Amino acid sequence: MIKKDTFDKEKFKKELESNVRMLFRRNLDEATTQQIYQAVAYSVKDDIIDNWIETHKAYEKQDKKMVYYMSMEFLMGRALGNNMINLLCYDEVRETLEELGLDMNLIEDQEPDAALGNGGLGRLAACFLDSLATLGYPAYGCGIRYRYGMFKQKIENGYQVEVPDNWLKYGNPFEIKRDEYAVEVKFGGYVDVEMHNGRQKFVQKGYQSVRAVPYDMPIVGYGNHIVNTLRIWDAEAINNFNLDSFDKGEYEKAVEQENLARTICEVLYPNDNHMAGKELRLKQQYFFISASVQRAVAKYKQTHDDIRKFHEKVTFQLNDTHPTVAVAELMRILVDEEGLEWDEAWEVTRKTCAYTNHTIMAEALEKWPIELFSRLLPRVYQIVEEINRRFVIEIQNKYPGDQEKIRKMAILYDGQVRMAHLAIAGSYSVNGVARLHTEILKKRELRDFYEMMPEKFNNKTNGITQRRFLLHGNPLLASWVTDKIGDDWITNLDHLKHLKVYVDDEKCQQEFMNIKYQNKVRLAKYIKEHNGIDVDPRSIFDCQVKRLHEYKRQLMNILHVMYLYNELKAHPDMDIVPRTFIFGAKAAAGYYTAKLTIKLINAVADKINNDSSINGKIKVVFIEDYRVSNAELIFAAADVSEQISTASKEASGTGNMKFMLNGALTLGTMDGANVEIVEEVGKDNAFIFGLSAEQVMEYEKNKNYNPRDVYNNNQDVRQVLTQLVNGFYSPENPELFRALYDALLEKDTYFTLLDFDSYKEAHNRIDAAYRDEQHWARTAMLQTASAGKFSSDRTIEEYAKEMWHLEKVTL
Ligand code: Z2T
Repeated sequence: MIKKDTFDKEKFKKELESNVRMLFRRNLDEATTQQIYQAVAYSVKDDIIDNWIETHKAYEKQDKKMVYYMSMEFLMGRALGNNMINLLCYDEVRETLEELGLDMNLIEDQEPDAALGNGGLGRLAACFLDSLATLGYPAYGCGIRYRYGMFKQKIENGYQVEVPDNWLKYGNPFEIKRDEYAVEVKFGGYVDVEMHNGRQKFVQKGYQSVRAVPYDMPIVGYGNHIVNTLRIWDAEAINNFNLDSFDKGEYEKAVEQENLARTICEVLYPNDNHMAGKELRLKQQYFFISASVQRAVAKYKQTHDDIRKFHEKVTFQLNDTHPTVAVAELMRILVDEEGLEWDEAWEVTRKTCAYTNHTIMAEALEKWPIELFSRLLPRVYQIVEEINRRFVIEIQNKYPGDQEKIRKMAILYDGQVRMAHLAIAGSYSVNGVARLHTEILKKRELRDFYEMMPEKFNNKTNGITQRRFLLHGNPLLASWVTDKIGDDWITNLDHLKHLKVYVDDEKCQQEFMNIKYQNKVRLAKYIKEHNGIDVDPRSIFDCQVKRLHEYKRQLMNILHVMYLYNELKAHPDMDIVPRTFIFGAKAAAGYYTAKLTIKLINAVADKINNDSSINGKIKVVFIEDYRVSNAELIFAAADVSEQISTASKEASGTGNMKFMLNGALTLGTMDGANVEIVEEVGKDNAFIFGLSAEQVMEYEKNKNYNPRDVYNNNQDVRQVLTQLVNGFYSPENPELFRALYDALLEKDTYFTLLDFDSYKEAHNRIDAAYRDEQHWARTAMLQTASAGKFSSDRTIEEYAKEMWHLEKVTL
């Protein structure tokens, strides 16, 4: 056991040596850093196992209600550091390794990120698991064990190149294969009706199937001995055909099933806020949902005999519509396998499922062609038809004669299955992820549903885990905070408010900014190593790190940098505070405009960074392969947090909260959770600009925005736009950025030009504010001090109390 109070350094060293010998037939001094990482990970896992077993015994014994967090994505990042932190042995292990001449940071760097997610939605799921375990709530995460996670990004000649992420290459020390819980998942074929004791039974025949095998990863709670489980499913081939037979059909089917098993879990679809509509994606969805729901029902039945009370012990949280087929799959199991009547089954299902909406972006709305859906899932489709038939009757009863309502609300319409409508009909709760977002859902996107069933709608503003994004990511600030106010903040982030008494204390201000400076030095070193660029840690670190998407407006940011550069060239003596503009972003592999924006950022970076005439007053850095592990370095080092989405488009944002926690000032629009951040920190302590959500939605409704009006009236905008097409940043191909130019001038869907002046003016305010060192320090400290609300612990408490009605386990 390597608990804080009992940590035995010599014992740990022995274990480590023994692990290296057992795993690699080597002594510690011969082992590679990767091998040492593995050995350390196994020691830590050894420390987890007993608690893991005890936790699950307690759940069973206390018969507590369990939440299954169903998600196509879990963006976990690295496990080792996080596990040591939550086991309270981080410092002890670090010191012990030091005694052996080993550097903990280098060992942690050996672990590949578990990048089973795209961005916010997947990382939110990971933060929620951390909070659930820390709060002691019974929970499973259910997902897919992708062989390849989010691609690794290489930048070649300024362009993004996607490289497969073979994260399991050296094995995953923390996972445990649970072969004993494997289940079969069936695809395709047809439905036959058979009579069983005078009752119709629907039987799927002529199908292909795969064996779903779960792998469990431990989710360690902070200092409470609780270990929950992330269960991710792998597909294996079922080989039940007769090898002796020369039946051609049997043989072909076996080969097809091998292929199906191999392809299902192969790769994560790298789209954030976009639906690609690929058949394989629907297979992935049904695969992990069928497996998870089958297991949840089987587990319930081990200790309960009345399936009609399933919802009293189980709740399924659907992370967006991706897992929504769970509604129909649970119905299938209850009706076809458990023999419930439809109405009974529907009541159980509707009391079990709850749905979280994460976006209003139209292109992200999941709609599957009926042709595809019914071919792949014939029995599940029949059930969706029946759900739809009854739902339409409900609508008719509520709004007699109103055809328009049916058109707008039906689950099946226009040859498609509308997954959000299925999720809403089949759930007891529908929630948005920030106050503004939920209001937009109620007033606009889901207005008809809200009108018909207002009791289902609620808000749960997102949060982040301070254990990873402060305690692990920013150890200097974490221990400073603990020195000031004690360490309660680690499990109760509201305590950060006690820092407020120090914001006017000059010594504290200096300490705070000194820590920020050291973190900037750490990031500068990373940038030097990875980009070969020298950046000045005394410059303002102005950061925008998030997926690349037009609505997030990285383009507006780089256009502003181009403008600043023009100003500097025109007025060489211009007095500005040196700025380092830091970007990090992956673009979906097929998203042309996003990829071109990455190229533009890199082209601008090359030109500006190499122009000695501006004396290094501005630098531009594009951080390759932005991911959870390097994000921790960036948040800790940031002065300015760019949260500049077109108002109404960013459902919440969570990076905004990570920056705030680490003392960065927000430069943002009144969008998503920025609204609540400003509310917490005070509007004088943030740099807010741009159109409001209301204004944006008015323009969209009236279609009365013409970007050419801005172009014609704004000299600065005209100049930077012209530089997109005159070769200023691409002499070898002046037309290179034409597509960006055209998109801005023809439509400017995301109001980049309309917000440009206001954005520019907000940047001026930043420049002015940074000159007053004391005031800046005070404001930075206030960010951390005001970040208490944005803990995922708070979010999870709200889910647990207001929706799931969970009780905590006692160990
Ligand atoms: C995603 O990361 C988000 C929404 C999606 O809608 C899909 C993905 Cl992959 C289908 C993000 C939102 O864009 C972001 O505003 C929010 O903070 C995050 O989910 C978590 O709720």
